[in-house]
Amino acid sequence: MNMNEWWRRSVVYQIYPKSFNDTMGNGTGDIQGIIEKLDYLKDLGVDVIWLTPIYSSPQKDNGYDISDYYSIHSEYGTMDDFDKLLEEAHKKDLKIIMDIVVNHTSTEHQWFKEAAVSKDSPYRDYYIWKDPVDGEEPTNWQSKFGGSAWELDEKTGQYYLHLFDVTQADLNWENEKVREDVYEMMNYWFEKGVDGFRLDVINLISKDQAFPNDNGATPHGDGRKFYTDGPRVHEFMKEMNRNVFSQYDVLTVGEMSSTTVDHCIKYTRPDRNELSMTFNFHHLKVDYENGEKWSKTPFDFQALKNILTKWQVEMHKGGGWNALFWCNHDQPRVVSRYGNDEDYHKESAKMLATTIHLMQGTPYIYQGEEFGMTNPHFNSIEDYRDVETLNIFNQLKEEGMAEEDILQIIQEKSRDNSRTPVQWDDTKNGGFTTGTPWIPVANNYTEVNAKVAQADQDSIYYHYKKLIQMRKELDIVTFGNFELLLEDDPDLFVYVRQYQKEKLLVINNFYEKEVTCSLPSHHFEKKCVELLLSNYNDSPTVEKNMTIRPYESLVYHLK
Ligand code: TEU
Repeated sequence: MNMNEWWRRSVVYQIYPKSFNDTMGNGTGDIQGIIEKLDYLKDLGVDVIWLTPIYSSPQKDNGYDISDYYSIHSEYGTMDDFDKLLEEAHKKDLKIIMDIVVNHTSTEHQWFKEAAVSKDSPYRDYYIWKDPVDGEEPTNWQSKFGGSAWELDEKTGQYYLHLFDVTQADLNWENEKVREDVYEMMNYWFEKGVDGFRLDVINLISKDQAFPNDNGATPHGDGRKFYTDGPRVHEFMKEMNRNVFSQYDVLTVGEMSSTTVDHCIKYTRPDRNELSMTFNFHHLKVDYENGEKWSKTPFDFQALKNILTKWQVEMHKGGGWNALFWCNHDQPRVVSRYGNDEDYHKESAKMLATTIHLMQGTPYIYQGEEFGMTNPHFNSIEDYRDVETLNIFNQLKEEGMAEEDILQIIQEKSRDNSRTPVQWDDTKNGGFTTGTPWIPVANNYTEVNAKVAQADQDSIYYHYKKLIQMRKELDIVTFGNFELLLEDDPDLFVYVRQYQKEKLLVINNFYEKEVTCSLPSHHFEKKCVELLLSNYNDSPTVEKNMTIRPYESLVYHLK
């Protein structure tokens, strides 16, 4: 098996352009703003930049509702700006990957507009249309943003499927013409010179053609099982690979909703020719109560360890490859979620970074994570913008929940937690814009910002830099296998990576209390033991019984 592809050693930085850096003063980030920060990213040491969608879009879902795959959303700039970005990035040896959304398009896309004209439009079959059943929706499937996944088109009397917002109509992948058009579009971007794709909800593209009702209990009575990792999905991925990816040397990462390890091994095992790697979200559902995202409950640490371990061990064994991450534009900030964004802001942010970066896979850093951006803790619904958040607010209100209670849940779970503007410095709006930002800036920007972090050698930013550097210097970080130690310890996440004759011992305390770490002696009796990284200034040497301080994180290299 070829383990030398460049993307196995890379670190990816995710940019959400809308909130990254505004150079036009209209309150929305733009492509010029990204160009302006390329040196910052180069200095951090990342290799690849992932841009969330920048194509023309009505922005109902911040660009995941694309109306034209071949043009740039005007608030972000022009195609010339994009070409310039690509050129400047490449000059600095930074790669760019695009976010490709092909499970659905905006209902403003030309294909949908034509499809909606009449039942015999040549584009009708680009989408999924069904007749009503007993005057109602064709199935009981639920949209991921709330309500039915079917919308009635009054004019033609049929429903179309939308797994997300009502303006995001699902494409019909059974239609060969759809697939051909999609591959052509993908090739257009690769011909331009982009270095890879992040493929949005790509494991949802193949639907069970019987379109059955889902009679399972909630939250599984929502139809998911009839389109998640669906019947023809691997066939489609192979076809996509043959027609597109195989022609270039690129990184492809699939965003996999509610998937399984077995499927992810299939998507990413090199000899199957599908994708380079996959994102899965199981480790980010350990703070859901009974599977319900919109709940407020402490995270289940034991489940977190078990899930991450399972994915480490089984993907390694099966020859698959993980994308590693805590944060993205759909998730709350990890330091506010699994860390402590008050008294142990620095310590816990560094500890979390170490935990995920030293696993096997390709790590992703989400803008602002590298200097510890937190949830904004907004206290009014007026401050939120996200379609999913606003839908759930209305839904829970209708169900009778008090507004303060809903707000408390939203403060922890809303996707807007990660979408507030990047805090560059302590000037107005955190240096993000001279205008009015499209969403408020978190009010801790005077203390938590990139400039302060870069001026402090002990900051979270320099910790990320060291982690990125370690991956470049030590093969074991890329290739080593993974073993969990102290499995049942209620506070510590301890693991060992092993490669040839070397070991990395990684000890992390996920809580605010001091605890004892008792390790079996063969894990530290080595000729050479070096402390590679820690988050306290006076770290101890490794020994059988160690006292681990609040949120302490220690990495030892044993040779
Ligand atoms: O997200 C897919 C997805 O299912 C989730 O992460 C979703 O946002 C979450 O479960 C809601 O609770 C992708 C994009 O990352 C997201 O921003 C888009 O809204 C979505 O697809 C539709 O394109």
